[in-house]
Amino acid sequence: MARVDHPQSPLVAKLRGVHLFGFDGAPCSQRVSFALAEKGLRRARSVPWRTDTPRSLEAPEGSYVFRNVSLIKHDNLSEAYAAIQPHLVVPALVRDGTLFVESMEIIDTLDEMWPERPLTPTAPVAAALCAELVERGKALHRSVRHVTFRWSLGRLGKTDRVTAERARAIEAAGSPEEVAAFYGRFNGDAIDPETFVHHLHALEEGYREQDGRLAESGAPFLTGSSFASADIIWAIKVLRLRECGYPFARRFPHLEAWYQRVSRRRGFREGVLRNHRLLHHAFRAKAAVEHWFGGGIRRAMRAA
Ligand SMILES: N[C@@H](CCC(=O)N[C@@H](CS)C(=O)NCC(=O)O)C(=O)O
Repeated sequence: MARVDHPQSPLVAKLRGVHLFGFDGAPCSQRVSFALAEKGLRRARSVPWRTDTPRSLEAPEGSYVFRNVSLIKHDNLSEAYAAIQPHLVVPALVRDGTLFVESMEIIDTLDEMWPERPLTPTAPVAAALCAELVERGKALHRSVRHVTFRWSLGRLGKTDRVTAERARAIEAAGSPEEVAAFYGRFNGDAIDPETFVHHLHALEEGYREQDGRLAESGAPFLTGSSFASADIIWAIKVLRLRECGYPFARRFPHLEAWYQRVSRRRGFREGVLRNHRLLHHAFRAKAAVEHWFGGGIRRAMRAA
């Protein structure tokens, strides 16, 4: 359920227009930034997430305010943020005091709010395929998290003991995201090579399926001739692994050609890449250096 009734944070009720609580380097947040840009909403300003100056509370028509929740500083593992997203993750979106969570459900909600330029196919068969591919993408989200943390963040992703304990205390009981448990394991011994390879394989299986689908259909997008939310979730999944140096062009040429098509979209350039330049280039540079020295994700693939 995307909509959250009676949010605990007093900030939510004060917000007018559209506000996205997110982190530009995080795939789930990138999905929503991408969708907002596809809907033609531009980012009016970016502020630290708790900012409540009169100017920051109001997003002008046709735009949104980006409320940065730094995952590097672990802003999300705080009581104040838990009052907005009790699962301690980004994104969350507020429109005129109403709070929505869950990236793909937020995107469906945006489709209802701005029905022109739909992100859900109108034909029933394509719509069913879109829903299936979105679910497939969601199921692989943990794999992206494991690969990202081991490959790109390494020790930088760890929290201190106090933060880890606070996360355990404030995370909603039975949270499907299991953020506190993840940090508990990650802080202890990072992610062992077997777990890493397991998740890398899971992602490769997903990429192989989409590559085959595109080869077979010859269509420009995953669900046919129109761009849809399935393209959003999968493009973001490809983006992160490309940043890690994964050789898509060699392994999955149809998926690569599709990604090139999607990444040329204005929504992708303005909603995702423009805001994520720093980390994007840092990841790409790291991957290039590793590759140069014969290591990195390609060696992990060979070892697998
Ligand atoms: N099911 C959620 C998953 C959200 C999620 O896992 N977000 C990640 C970033 S992609 C996050 O905030 N992680 C917290 C952390 O890494 O500390 C959604 O799709 O919105």
